[in-house]
Amino acid sequence: MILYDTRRSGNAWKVRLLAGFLGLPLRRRTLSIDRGDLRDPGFLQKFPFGQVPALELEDGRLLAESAASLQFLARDTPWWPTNPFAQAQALAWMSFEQERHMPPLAQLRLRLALHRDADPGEPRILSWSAQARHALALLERQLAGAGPSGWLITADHPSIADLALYPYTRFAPMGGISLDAYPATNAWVDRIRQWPGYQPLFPGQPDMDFATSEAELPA
Ligand SMILES: N[C@@H](CCC(=O)N[C@@H](CS)C(=O)NCC(=O)O)C(=O)O
Repeated sequence: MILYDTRRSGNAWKVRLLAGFLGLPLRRRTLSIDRGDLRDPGFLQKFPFGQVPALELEDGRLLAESAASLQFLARDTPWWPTNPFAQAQALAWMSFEQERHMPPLAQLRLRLALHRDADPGEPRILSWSAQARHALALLERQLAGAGPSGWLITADHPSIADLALYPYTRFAPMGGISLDAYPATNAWVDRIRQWPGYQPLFPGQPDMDFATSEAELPA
């Protein structure tokens, strides 16, 4: 199975995390947004949404979108709950991540850490920061209610909802938001990082998740 990604994509990281936890072999095809790879006609022919992550299965079928990819790969595993109500709750949290959590946190990381093309006092940064803090507060409330060994919507084993919420929560400090104000979330981040099979953002570089420039990374 081929995963189309970029080196720093948090959305693609979700799929790599699940593959690591499940021991699924993935061949990465790492593209560059700056080089225009996602606008390449050959890529768009396969993946009209024009984004990563995108999966090409062994039988040639193509699948876009992180949430869809997680759900497809997690079927028949403990990462996708069997109870229909828990499944619906997982989808609710994954929709929340896509609409209200990832967008402001991704923009803060992009503007303040990766591109560094915005001023922390700019109105749009303040607005994303307020939205991100609100989303993190909702996550914190849910995780605090789950207790010190619980997960977002399940008790004994994390689900793909935890994986969907993980990358952009982990990146929050890159956008100027410390997770110290969210203790249950901070502890949950650590527990995910300790789960067997965990893959850091950059392979073999567990301390480089917050790297901001390609130059800091080994080739
Ligand atoms: N809803 C999509 C969002 C994917 C997304 O935003 N991917 C980014 C990289 S993290 C991307 O491809 N950006 C390039 C673009 O949108 O042109 C998902 O969850 O898979």
